[in-house]
Amino acid sequence: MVNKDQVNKDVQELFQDDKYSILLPTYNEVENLPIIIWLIVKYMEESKLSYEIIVIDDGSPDGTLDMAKQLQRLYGEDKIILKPREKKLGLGTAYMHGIEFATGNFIVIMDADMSHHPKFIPKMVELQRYLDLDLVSGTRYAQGGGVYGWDFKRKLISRGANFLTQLLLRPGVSDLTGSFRLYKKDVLKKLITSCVSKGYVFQMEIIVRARQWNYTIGEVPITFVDRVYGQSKLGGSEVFQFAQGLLYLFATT
Ligand SMILES: Nc1nc2c(ncn2[C@@H]2O[C@H](COP(=O)(O)OP(=O)(O)OP(=O)(O)O)[C@@H](O)[C@H]2O)c(=O)[nH]1
Ligand SMILES: [Mg+2]
Repeated sequence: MVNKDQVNKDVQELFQDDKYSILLPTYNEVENLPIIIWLIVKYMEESKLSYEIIVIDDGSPDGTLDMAKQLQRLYGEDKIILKPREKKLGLGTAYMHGIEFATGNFIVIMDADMSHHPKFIPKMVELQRYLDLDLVSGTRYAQGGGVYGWDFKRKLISRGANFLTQLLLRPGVSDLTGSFRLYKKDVLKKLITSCVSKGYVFQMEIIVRARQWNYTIGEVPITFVDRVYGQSKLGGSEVFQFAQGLLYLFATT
């Protein structure tokens, strides 16, 4: 007879040294930050995973950093780590900055605007552990994942971007432009330093490079919900940048 409690205990022991550093880049997320952090804490504690949340705020004028400081007092300095920067310097470098301070051997990257639900983190962890994957990506485009609250134009852009990339680069991963992912820290470090693109294309380049270097990748279906609070930043220039980045990757990989 297999003793279930014993098995659970063995599994706990096997992974007891694992720690997850969750990177939360923020720009004007004062309404979203308390909710997203509350949810992360809830799901990480429930799953008995060891973690820290690194908030990288880029001088948000709406007081996001003050809110983060209050949350740090509430949850503790070991759980909430603040690594702000003076001004808005972009997402790509925000991740690089955050990783420098991460003490975990795994990194979770997610948006702070409530588009990415923390309930999917334990699912990503489970899949990563089961197959010892280098990278687990949340996907909106396979096995029951989905997008809610986007208008037709936005869906078309996202779908179109994924379709074009699949066609040109054949990366074999269904969601390339999403940014809800779990990485082994050393793998992410190597990937990030090899990436040339910034902004919207960055997420795609990371996956394409990961494929190129034969890192193992898994996917977990996620439901993506459009931001309720705050301003959307996707405009014509991002679409143009994306097309440019895609062509660059097509030409160089
Ligand atoms: N630190 C930092 N965070 C940023 C910057 N730009 C965006 N963010 C954060 O990065 C995450 C993703 O940005 P979003 O603005 O949600 O990008 P998006 O999901 O493509 O677009 P919308 O949700 O429609 O606005 C959010 O948590 C933002 O607050 C930046 O320059 N610096
Ligand atoms: Mg968003």
